[in-house]
Amino acid sequence: TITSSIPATAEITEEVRKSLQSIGVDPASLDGTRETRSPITGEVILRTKVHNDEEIETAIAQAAEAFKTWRSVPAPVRGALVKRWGQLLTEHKEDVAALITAEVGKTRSEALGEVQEMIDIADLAVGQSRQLYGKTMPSERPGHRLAETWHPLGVVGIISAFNFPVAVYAWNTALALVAGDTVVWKPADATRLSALAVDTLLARAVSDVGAPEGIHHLLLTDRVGGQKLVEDPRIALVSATGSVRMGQEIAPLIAKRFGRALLELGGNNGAIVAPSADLDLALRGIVFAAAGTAGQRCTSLRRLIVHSSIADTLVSRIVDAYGTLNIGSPTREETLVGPLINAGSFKAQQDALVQAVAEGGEVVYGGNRVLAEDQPEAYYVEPAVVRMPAQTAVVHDETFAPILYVMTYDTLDEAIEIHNSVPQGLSSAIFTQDQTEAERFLSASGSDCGIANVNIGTSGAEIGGAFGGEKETGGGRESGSDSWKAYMRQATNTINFSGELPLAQGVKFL
Ligand code: UN1
Repeated sequence: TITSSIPATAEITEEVRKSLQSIGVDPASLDGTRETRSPITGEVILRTKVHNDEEIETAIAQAAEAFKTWRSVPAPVRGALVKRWGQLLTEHKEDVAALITAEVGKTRSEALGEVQEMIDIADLAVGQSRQLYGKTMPSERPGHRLAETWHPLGVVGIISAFNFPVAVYAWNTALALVAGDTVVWKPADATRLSALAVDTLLARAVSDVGAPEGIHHLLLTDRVGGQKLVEDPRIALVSATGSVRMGQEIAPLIAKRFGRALLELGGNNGAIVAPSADLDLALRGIVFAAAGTAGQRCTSLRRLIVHSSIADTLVSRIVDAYGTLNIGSPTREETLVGPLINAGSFKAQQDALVQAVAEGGEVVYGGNRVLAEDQPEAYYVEPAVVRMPAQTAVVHDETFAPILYVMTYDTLDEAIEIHNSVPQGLSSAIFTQDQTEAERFLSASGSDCGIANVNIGTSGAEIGGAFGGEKETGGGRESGSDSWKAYMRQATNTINFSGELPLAQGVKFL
């Protein structure tokens, strides 16, 4: 169902201005030349200023200087800053969500969910600030203690993507700040307004708790700023979210200077649907993961590997469900599928569909642009379902748009083989009621992804677990579990209280 009532650009701008003002964003930041467009109409909503090379240099220098103070502030006191930030995000949840909707085109519910993700990671980081545990190991020598200590690492450079413009940044920032690091952030070009908003709230938290001002910096730049973070030896860790191509460009540059890299790159997430699956549940999981956020999550479901005995039934149910999804302005309550971010995404979707058909695929639903007459600058598309004869070349690529490729299998071994034979390894799922199948999927010979789920889709992870993936996804882990260790350095300590000097391994000297 297509909802043609799209707000005028002036209305979107008005709401954005209100949110920015309520958050207290410095109007000087909005006095610039860099355009921000809303994908809702594709038109310019506001302009932001651009930082020049000198300002970028100053930001990095200040972050490096502030680190020298911040690293010695007790971790639970650092936690108090993140706690305050979480409170401010809670107070301004609606404002930040409105900006995400305007800049990314996410539905209000998903935009609110993104802000909730920031609040959740702030909570987790506050708790973590009292749990930066090191182990103690038994020493082989009498009167000796062997232990480890986790210390702050340095300046963390964050490069984030448009699709989760503030949550993924917050996963990094909340943990980095409690770890005693300082941060310099280069947000995606499309999402500078929400970046300004959450950075302004962090500045307020810094001032409320009396933390050093220089511990966080926002770079309103294009590639130059990102490049600087990648190459500058003062940036101890570069945490970057984006395409595989971006990862391939930056990883060697970071490695060359022995910097640390935390990469969250492409996903090409698959789900296996076994004959025993609860199809009502599977259907909801599949449709949210494949069509939700207009297929623009790293975790979006792109490949469905269905047992041949249920494939026709499931595909026809998916097609029926797709037919009920409201496509239109994300500002409207009933909308479930908003616009694509820009013309490039639309072209990528169209090109992939053409290639899929050339490779023997059949588009069984969607793929058409809608609302084009009303909104010539905006790109609303029907999410597509494509039946493929096999996992052909196009299915090996991540296309950042809503296309669900459907393949069939006969044995679980075959399904897992198909599942694992793409170059990416972020998220995965199996729908089954058969425990042995579920356990096999989760085992060492099952899914090769960083995230493997049972009876739930590939997207929409909670922040409590580690988030990230293998192979071309880049190998990094962010968010929960022990991801905090990526933001700290480990020191091993041997303490001798024996009054003698026995050497390890029984070595005799002097
Ligand atoms: C992303 O798309 O980069 O699991 C992050 C999810 C969200 C995070 C996605 N919690 O879908």
